[in-house]
Amino acid sequence: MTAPETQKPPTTNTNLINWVNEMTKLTKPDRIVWCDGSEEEKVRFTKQAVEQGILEPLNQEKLPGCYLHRSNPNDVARVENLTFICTPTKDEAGPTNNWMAPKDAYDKLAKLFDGSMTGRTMYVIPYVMGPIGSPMSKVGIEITDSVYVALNMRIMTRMGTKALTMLGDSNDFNRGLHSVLDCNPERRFICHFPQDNTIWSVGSGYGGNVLLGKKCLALRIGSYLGKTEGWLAEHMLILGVESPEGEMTYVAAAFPSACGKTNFAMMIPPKRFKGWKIWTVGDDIAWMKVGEDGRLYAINPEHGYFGVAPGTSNESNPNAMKTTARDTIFTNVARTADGDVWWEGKDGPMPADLTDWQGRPFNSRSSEKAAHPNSRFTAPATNNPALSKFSDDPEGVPISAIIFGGRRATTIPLVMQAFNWVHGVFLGATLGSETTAAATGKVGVVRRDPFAMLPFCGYNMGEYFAHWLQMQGKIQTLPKVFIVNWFRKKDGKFLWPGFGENMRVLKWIVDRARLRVGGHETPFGWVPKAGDLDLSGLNIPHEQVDDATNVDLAEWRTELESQGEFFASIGPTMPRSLELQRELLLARIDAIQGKDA
Ligand code: TSX
Ligand code: MN
Repeated sequence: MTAPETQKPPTTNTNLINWVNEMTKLTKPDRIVWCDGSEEEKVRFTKQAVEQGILEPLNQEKLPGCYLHRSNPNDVARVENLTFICTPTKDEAGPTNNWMAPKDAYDKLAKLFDGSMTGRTMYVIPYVMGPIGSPMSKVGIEITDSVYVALNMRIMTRMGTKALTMLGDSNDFNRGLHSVLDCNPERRFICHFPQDNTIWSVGSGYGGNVLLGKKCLALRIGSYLGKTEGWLAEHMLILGVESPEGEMTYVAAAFPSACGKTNFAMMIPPKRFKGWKIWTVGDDIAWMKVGEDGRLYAINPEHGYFGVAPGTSNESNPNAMKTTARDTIFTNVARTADGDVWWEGKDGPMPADLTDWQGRPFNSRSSEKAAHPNSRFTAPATNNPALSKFSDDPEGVPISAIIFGGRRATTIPLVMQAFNWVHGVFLGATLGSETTAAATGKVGVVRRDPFAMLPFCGYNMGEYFAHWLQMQGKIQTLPKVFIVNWFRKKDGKFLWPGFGENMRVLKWIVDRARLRVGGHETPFGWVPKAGDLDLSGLNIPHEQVDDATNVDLAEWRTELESQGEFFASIGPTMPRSLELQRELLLARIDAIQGKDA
């Protein structure tokens, strides 16, 4: 092997240099490029990506700085069956994760990485998850042979020289190694080594599998670090609610996929809420730690949005449309004849002469989609007109309320407040959502997705619940906990208008968190009583809102029994307090029905 063409490492950190040398010996690249995050570098990488056919320029007048990437059609989503938590014992990974022994995983993947970068360029990407200089932030280094990854990491993280400066001579950094290899699903593995703060990802070029700062570091490794260091790494958006008087209240919210989390994070209040403003801190991930004043503080470890394109429009999310109008990488969307982008659910009628996500002329009469249902935008957070001015604050923002949401046609009311912290943790642990995509099996079946973390918890789920319960002992001013459901139906129709009108629910949540609005005690939690929700200027019958907030004992009995099956599946690590919580709620139904003896 001839030595690769390389530059002098822009660091004196011997831990880092030694590791890069080791990975170089393994993957044998032709060239090594250390990323500095500069504008010049972005231009150079983009030019190379265009020359190699990895990126296609879009109409630079309509969409300045925007490019289209088409992935391999076999590589369009995260691969949960190929994602592994590699801990010394299987019990540490728990019943909800795939597990491989660390040595077996390293051996297996080392064979795949051996020479995988020969003929290719190795990019060394230093990045920070979280505001520069924040005690809550973490440094990662991703080694990859994909210029698409380098360009995406530049948008999604604080990337380049500033990360090396923050790292200094420390050995405390996440070691991420990625190679697209031949993009063969037979040779595709996403392996996490929590004890080594290491991630090895091979055989994919798709965002969630290869932008290692996001799901891999910020959630899977992050949740493990949070458990050992006493903080929380969560699949939550963070937003600030500003009242006309300038009062700010921050909430964090977890939703499973297909519930419109990014839309909620960027929501615009309706006309009636003149002077109210929603500020986005983050749309996907929250790292939360107890501050010196005993409150829970959150940062967004990310610096961009990797959002689902289909369904995003000026109707559903005007701020996302503005955010993605420049300097955005689109992946697997359709393209118009004049170099604009298109996807199902974008405003207006479908343009003629579309090129579909696979680069083929689109036949509008076919049953196929023009854009892939999981097509994405990668856009800088700084493009968002509603970006909170505290999104770069090293201290983070104080969280007053935590919201769990799901897509449920029945049972779960529009909004409900937990009685206390343990009950709140119970609401997170039992979170469920109905499936929407036909590809993933039956539509409308409830899937349990505790804390929306099922695919992202880097250790045993029962121990994760226990960690949440333990946090009560650390937080002096506990956030109030809520569940919401924008998707309740009657006679096949949605009961709640959703979108901007969710501001009305959010206002009740803020007022409850600040102990200044009423509520009605049901056996299962507090819901708004008639008059508590501000419905002024909303043109829907009040009975419809009553239906949306109703709790039905028979539905809840079924729900609690289904939750019991899920709890049993967690096994011996399942906390007793959560199972007792469930039994208490069931016993309450019995008591009301005169069967509690
Ligand atoms: O994102 C959504 N949100 C949150 C917005 C802040 N969606 C889209 C989900 C798909 C990802 C919603 N869909 C929401 C919602 O609150 N609610 C619904 C259901 C719904 C859909 C259409 C209507 C109403 C509700 N249309 C009319 O009432 C006219
Ligand atoms: Mn997510």
